[in-house]
Amino acid sequence: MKCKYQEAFEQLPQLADFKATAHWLYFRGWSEGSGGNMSVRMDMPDGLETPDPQENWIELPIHIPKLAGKCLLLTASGSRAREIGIDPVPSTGLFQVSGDGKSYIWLAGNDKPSCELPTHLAIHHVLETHRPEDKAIMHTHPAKLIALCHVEELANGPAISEKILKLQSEARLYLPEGIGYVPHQLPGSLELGLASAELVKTHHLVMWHMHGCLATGADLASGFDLMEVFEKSAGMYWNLRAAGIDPEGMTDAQIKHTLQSFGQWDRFPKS
Ligand code: 2HA
Ligand code: ZN
Repeated sequence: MKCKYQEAFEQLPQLADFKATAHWLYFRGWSEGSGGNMSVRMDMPDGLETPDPQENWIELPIHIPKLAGKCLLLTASGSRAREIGIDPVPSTGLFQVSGDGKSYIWLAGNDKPSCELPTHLAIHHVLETHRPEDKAIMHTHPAKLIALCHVEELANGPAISEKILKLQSEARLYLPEGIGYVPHQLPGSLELGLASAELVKTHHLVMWHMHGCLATGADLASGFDLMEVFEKSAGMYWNLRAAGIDPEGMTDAQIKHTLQSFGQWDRFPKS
């Protein structure tokens, strides 16, 4: 749908981040069909205005007062990474949260948001408080990560973090807190959103059981970096398993030495 703000919308600098990240999501094979979604939180862009109260505000299933008046640039329902990577304009939309944090409204671009809109908003609400520098969320379906969910003993946060992040000496440096893990929830459900939001308080990366992975970052490219680090170690895990090796990885002492040397030890969870 075209709107009076279309020209200003097409100038949003954040669209370049959507384009580049979607391009690589597709070429990595992490986003099949319309799988995955991305969003970036921002203030109201220049040239746009908050719609009147009698306009088409849509009630939210959650209360997100910390996001009052904020805008969200979000991929559209059914949008494909392989198309966003060529032109993000038709496949992204801009939405604003109301002043009381109880509803949202479409402002510009595509008016049909991803089914994960409640998840993205729940997580942005947590980020605004706990990690305000993280403005971006990306969710996608990397096969080597989803395959880890099929190993019963790895299907939880502490176990998957311990096993996979020991396989390469910088992996734990990028992800000192480890990986969060949400057990089975329906795609697009509020339960998935709320469980993810809780884990995002202390994790930059969250696995969704048998579904995919979610990353936060200052921008989409930074979230992508973290997922790439995790996926690389997961790839090594599968290569070693295929060679008949169940890898031990680095020792606890080596992990501690590495994190301490780079000033990251305080981020490592101590049980
Ligand atoms: O199809 O990935 O989780 C989009 C999704 C929903
Ligand atoms: Zn998904």
